[in-house]
Amino acid sequence: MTENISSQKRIDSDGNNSFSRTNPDKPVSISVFFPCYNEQDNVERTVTKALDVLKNLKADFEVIIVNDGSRDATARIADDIAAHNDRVKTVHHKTNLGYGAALKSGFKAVTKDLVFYTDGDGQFDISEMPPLIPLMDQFDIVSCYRLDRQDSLIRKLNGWAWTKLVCLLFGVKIRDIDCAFKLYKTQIFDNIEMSSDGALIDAEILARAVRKGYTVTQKGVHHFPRTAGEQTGANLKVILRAFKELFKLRRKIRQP
Ligand SMILES: Nc1nc2c(ncn2[C@@H]2O[C@H](COP(=O)(O)OP(=O)(O)O)[C@@H](O)[C@H]2O)c(=O)[nH]1
Ligand SMILES: [Mg+2]
Repeated sequence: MTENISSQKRIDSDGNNSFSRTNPDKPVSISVFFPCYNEQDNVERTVTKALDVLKNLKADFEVIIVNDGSRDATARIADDIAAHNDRVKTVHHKTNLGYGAALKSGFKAVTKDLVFYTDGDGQFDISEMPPLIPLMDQFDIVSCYRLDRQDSLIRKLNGWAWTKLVCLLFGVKIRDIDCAFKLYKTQIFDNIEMSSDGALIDAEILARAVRKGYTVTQKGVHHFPRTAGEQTGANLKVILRAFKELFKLRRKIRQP
């Protein structure tokens, strides 16, 4: 099921809707990136799956691994994958800067017309990404929601409350704001600022994009339990940082 959350027309910097997939001879141009923090046991599997899906799509693609200062072997494994595949690039942070910083580095590194990201921990299935692409003929952003979130009840409740709070403060209607399965038109990132280095980043991007008139549609995707590595998304440090950034951003952005 998809739903449009904004009736506004998309306006880019030159006022035109220049994106179209109507030319069937032109391959889809897409960058896919993965934020990774200590994902030595997941990164290879996740990237290999992405390469398979993208090759099947016959897309003009690139894959970017954003290593956010991992302390394990993620950097070495990522560089090794890139050395053996010229479609794969790596971006490294010297130290751990945070989820938002990792997404910002990904969006800055991409070169294709569309940009898709999902987590490097393999909790989503990238084969659910290709059906989102045709939606870009009508919308600027596809923001997915987890159909069956594989987290504890308390984490699900916190996630629900966070989504409600952020939507209320920024005047957007998103079902699952932090769902790491989103597709954007790359040109959006020439027209919006991104200031959050922590978990607020998803909300910030959507809030700023909707305020600029970009349109969003939503689609359900499956979510899978982590099979390796450690979850850090629910750490107290991460949550406190998100709230600090929320109040800072709220002062800058007012509800329309
Ligand atoms: N939490 C966290 N994740 C990061 C960071 N940098 C990159 N990531 C990646 O972001 C994704 C989500 O992290 P995870 O701990 O699984 O959070 P969760 O899925 O929300 O429980 C994973 O792919 C991490 O490797 C960071 O500083 N903190
Ligand atoms: Mg995860």
